[in-house]
Amino acid sequence: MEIFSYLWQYIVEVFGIFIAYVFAAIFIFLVLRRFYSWKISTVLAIIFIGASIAFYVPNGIPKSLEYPFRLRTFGPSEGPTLPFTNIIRFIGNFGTFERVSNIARNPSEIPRANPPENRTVEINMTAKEVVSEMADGVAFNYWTFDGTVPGPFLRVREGDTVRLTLHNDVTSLHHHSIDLHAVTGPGGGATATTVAPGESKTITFKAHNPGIFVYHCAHPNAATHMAHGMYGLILVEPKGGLPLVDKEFYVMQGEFYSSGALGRKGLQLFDVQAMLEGKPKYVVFNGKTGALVDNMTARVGDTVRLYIGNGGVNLISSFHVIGEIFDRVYQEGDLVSPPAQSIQTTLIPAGGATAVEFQVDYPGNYVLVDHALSRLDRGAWGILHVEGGADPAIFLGEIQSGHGH
Ligand SMILES: [Cu+2]
Repeated sequence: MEIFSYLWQYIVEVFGIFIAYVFAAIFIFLVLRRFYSWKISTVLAIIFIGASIAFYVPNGIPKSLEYPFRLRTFGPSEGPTLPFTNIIRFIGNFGTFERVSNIARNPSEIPRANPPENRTVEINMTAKEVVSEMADGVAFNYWTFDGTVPGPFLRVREGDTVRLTLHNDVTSLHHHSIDLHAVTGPGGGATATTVAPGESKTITFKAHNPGIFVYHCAHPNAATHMAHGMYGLILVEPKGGLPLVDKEFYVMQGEFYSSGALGRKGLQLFDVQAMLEGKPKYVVFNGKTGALVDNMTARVGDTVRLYIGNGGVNLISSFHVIGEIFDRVYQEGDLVSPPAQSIQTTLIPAGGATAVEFQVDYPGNYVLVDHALSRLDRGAWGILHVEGGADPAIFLGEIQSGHGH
């Protein structure tokens, strides 16, 4: 069965240790009984069971079965463990999740600017849990806004009133919510948008502050929801607007924590421990490896603006474009101060965003990276293709194709 082979790793990882432990105990018991006596074997079995209990006692006996076992955390709300009931519900509902062929948000999907009229803007979003591929054959259970990672690029104008409705798809297993960093108000909207599967809620907020802001799901455990892909950007354009550019792209970095090794195929189980330690298996732009390989192009002479967000949930991005210098950087998404100029690498904090602008002067491939370069091998790169005439006064050299060493 296809579903079974897909879920095999999941089942083995969750229940495997339990099963192995129990069967090893039975096996040892049978061997002892065969070679010694009933009496000795029974006494040893009781000691074994007693020791097993003693092993759990210092941490308290778990009140509900959870994975990983015995994890104690100290957040303000629900910890990141997966109750077994959720895992069983997940396996039982596996057929109802939508299979998304490409989880990546198209980087060109950016709405046009609103006129500065203090309008009321209606936004509708749907929280949806889907299954899609991180890499060839490597499947993840993504939790999303509108079925992609990142969620839609929201664009409003300073002074606008925003009426945002969050719907939670009926196939979801979890509650979700939205915290927009552009909101002034409790939880950034999260406390008023917590929606059960099938439910909808609406908030209204005034876009007071211009800037580039992250939005994300904040339902407990918030880090877990973000590490499944629930984030995006909302641009609040200043009243006077942003300078016109030729190309705009929407890129968001994020981390994914699988218990399977990097590249391990099959459906990946979420690794809570790795998330707590901040050691992701995948660090990617727009939700998956290779999401930005063939969908960003510009022509020589164009001014390009990248809106870059960092969904985290742990890492800081050292954002750089190989072979370019940022003419302007709106550091930390600040659209009020004059932008910084002539910058090589800019920091994007977890839960932060920035915009960079540069004119492309020479044709070729320009690679977007997190300059913590080992993350390239975890997927954190994309390509801006620049077409047009080559001016030898700007650059001269023989360009080798392919990935030479
Ligand atoms: Cu959520």
